[in-house]
Amino acid sequence: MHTLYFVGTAGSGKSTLTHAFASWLKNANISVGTVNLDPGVLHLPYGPDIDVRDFVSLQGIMEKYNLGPNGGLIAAIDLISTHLETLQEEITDLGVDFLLMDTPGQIELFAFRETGPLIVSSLGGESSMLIYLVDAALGKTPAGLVSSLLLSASVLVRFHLSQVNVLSRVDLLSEEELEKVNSWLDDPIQLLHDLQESRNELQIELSGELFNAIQNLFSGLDLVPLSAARLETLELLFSHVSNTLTGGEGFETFR
Ligand SMILES: Nc1nc2c(ncn2[C@@H]2O[C@H](COP(=O)(O)OP(=O)(O)OP(=O)(O)O)[C@@H](O)[C@H]2O)c(=O)[nH]1
Ligand SMILES: [Mg+2]
Repeated sequence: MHTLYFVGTAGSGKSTLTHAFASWLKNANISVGTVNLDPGVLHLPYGPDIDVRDFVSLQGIMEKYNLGPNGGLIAAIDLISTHLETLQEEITDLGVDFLLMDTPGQIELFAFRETGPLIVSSLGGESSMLIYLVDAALGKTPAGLVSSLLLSASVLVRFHLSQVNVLSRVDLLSEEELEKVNSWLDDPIQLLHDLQESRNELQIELSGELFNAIQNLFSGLDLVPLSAARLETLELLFSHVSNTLTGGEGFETFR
């Protein structure tokens, strides 16, 4: 079984992509299951095969411990770790080749507290990887791109998993805006030049240093352009995923 964790800032499109990619895999005759790991979500665009809300009730926790929504969510996510055995049994029973994990919107709760890495190490299966969503709405400005990639880099450091970075909701960008993002990824000088138009010198220098560090960490930078509404981008994601999982042998090995 191969497990993909969809991680990204709030509203970056994780749940929509989980749904769209699961449908794409099913259409390609690849067996797939979905897991909702967000105890706080009210509406999902898909019916998950496994749902942490069946084990952990945010509303119940808020009432029991007299917590507000933020404190309740922290407690709810931490409580998932007491149900890992049951979750693992449900996952095994699904018996699928691909498992898509839709992680909570509050990235810091999943990535920077103990529960996220614990879930990943306990439920991972034999091969796990992470899809990091850089929201196109943030990545379309130079400073937004640098700070989004910095967050992605800190997730990489935290989980020690293979990671594919995608530019999500890319249909929200015009062709010129997408070209601009690609030019920044290819050419840090261009990025620094464009930063100069809006930032003071210290910010430019800092962003330049950070960008270089991020580039080194990912051994070059690639953002897979992705839209849940565009089938060809889901196919592109699959080829990146399969190359990562098979070490470059390609996706025919899964069929
Ligand atoms: N245009 C466009 N909108 C999208 C796309 N993917 C998601 N959206 C919209 O973006 C909003 C957020 O999408 P979600 O899938 O809920 O994002 P999320 O990361 O799961 O959100 P949280 O779990 O709340 O952090 C919704 O209104 C979606 O309809 C996309 O590829 N293109
Ligand atoms: Mg979501």
